[in-house]
Amino acid sequence: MRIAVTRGISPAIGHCQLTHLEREPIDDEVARAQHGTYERVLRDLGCQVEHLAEEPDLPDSVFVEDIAVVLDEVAIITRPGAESRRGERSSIRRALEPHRRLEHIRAPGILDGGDVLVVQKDIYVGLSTRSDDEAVRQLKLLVADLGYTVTGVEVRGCLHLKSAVTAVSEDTLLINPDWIDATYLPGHAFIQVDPAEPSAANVVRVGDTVLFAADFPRTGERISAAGFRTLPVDASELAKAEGALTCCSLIFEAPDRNA
Ligand code: CIR
Repeated sequence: MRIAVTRGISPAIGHCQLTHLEREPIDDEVARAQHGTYERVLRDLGCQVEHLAEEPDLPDSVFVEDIAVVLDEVAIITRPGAESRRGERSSIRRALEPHRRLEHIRAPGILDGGDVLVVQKDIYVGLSTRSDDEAVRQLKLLVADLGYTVTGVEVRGCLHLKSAVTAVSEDTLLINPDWIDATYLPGHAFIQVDPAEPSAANVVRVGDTVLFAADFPRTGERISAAGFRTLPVDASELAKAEGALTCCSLIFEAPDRNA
């Protein structure tokens, strides 16, 4: 069974962190409706959605992806790069505890889950304003015995590594080559975002289906043309908070109790 951890949108979302965007008003109702649709799509695709309660004092807490890296064997609770987001950890810890052994990134390391791209046994970590070499060093130690390789990669012009590249399948990556150098990701096939849609590289893969942001239809067409099953999801309102599709969920396989 596949689990998707999500969280309701904080009423304080208007005070979210912004790095590359100017602040503009976020329509609460629209944002909630779009987020509800996102959760419904995940359910329709077979995920059991575990919806966590809103956090009134934590503006960015809907973006649960940043708070953990969930591997098959272990979940690593991050130490978010933005201090205002560190209070998001206790509830994520409680949510993941029944499903995984937990480890933690510790001070002075900083890591946002949005900077961590896992492709089979390769873990790429964006060295951004939110994640650093010290976190890469700690992550390496935490997964050393599990057969993963961890590589720090430079990103430019965007918030997180997964703003620049995500996986559409086990071996194919969707990439904006202006934000990351593809040579950091050897051994993969690439689909490039449409040049008119620089923010389109962030897609969510659930089984064989690739969810892409409805604002980026040209990139959606490129993914379909490459042979993948696609589904557009409207995420325009939370995009004003610099959140994309992957940010709003932590998706992982439930542990096999009989194993
Ligand atoms: C932040 O700056 O932390 C939030 N406003 C947006 C986080 C988006 N998360 C992600 O891309 N994984």
